[in-house]
Amino acid sequence: MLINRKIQTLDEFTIQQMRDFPNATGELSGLLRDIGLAAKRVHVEVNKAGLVDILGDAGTMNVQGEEVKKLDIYANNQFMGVLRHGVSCAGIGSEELDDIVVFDDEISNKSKYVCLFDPLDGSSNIDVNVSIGTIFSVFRRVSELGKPATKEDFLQQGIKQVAAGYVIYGSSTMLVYATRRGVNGFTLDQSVGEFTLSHPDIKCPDTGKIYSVNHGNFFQYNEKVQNYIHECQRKTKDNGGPYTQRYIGSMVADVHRNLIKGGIFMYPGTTDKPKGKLRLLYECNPFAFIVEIAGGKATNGKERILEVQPTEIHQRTPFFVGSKLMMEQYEQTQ
Ligand code: AHM
Repeated sequence: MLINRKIQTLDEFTIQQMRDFPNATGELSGLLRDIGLAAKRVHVEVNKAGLVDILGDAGTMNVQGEEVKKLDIYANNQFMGVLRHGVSCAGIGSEELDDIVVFDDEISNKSKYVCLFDPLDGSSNIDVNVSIGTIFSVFRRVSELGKPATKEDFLQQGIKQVAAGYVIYGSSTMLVYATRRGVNGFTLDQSVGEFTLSHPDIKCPDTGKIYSVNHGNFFQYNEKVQNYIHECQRKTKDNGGPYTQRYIGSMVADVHRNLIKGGIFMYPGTTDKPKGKLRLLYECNPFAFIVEIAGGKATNGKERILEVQPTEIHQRTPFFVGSKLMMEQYEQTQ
């Protein structure tokens, strides 16, 4: 069969985008290529997770007191490794590490960017064969080039992100990333080991039929959130309801689905955990950036996520993200 379509790889795409900026140094394309490489390595391990002794708990807790799975450690090391050995990244922050890691060497100190990531989000789903993902966020340094990166480089408002993205290890493996120019998705073609452009210029539908929330926590949510959830379950003449409830428990998969189909994802604060569970820097900022660039909205229930000034790298926040009109409907009930 003749396939009359130009296939564009992730590398070709980022290089082509760079050509539109005469002063571009290629560092961001290099960084995205490094992330793509680590993602492919993680993809391979995720896919053979049932066959090798890489599943199961590593027997340690991460800095937030959560159980660390072996694949978390593997993924963390892959992303940290490629970024350390690349030429575009001056340091990283990872959900799995206590503190930022500054790559204090001659090449890295000249690099423009720092990167924050959650190497394997939804890790409690690994050993039950459910989609998991990697989330990343890229900032231009505010510290002096030529010197080691500093904590201030990482504690920037989400609005300053230069790029953000995620990799979903699902029925296929996809890398989706956003810059101010748009959101594009690349599916891993396993036959050649390349991410190829499959979802150009992703736009989040203005509205949808899906709401995603952990219903088990319902009685721990405040009354306003409970009321909104009831709204989602009602059919009125203008709300398009009742909505369908979909909750995988892997944020990458939940938000990816809602981004493509339209919907709202919520992880509110609870009475036990008023700030919720999700991390501002590793999970919420990148998704807020991606969804906003795609036309949607993201808040912490009170203010726009991208305007929150972080004070510490592991801070948590309530999170509401999704289709523009559904988010506005949510805001009206608050
Ligand atoms: P993790 O860091 O242990 O992987 O947890 C993050 C995940 C998110 O992907 C998901 O949205 C959330 O935890 C689900 O939490 P819960 O099971 O409390 O609903």
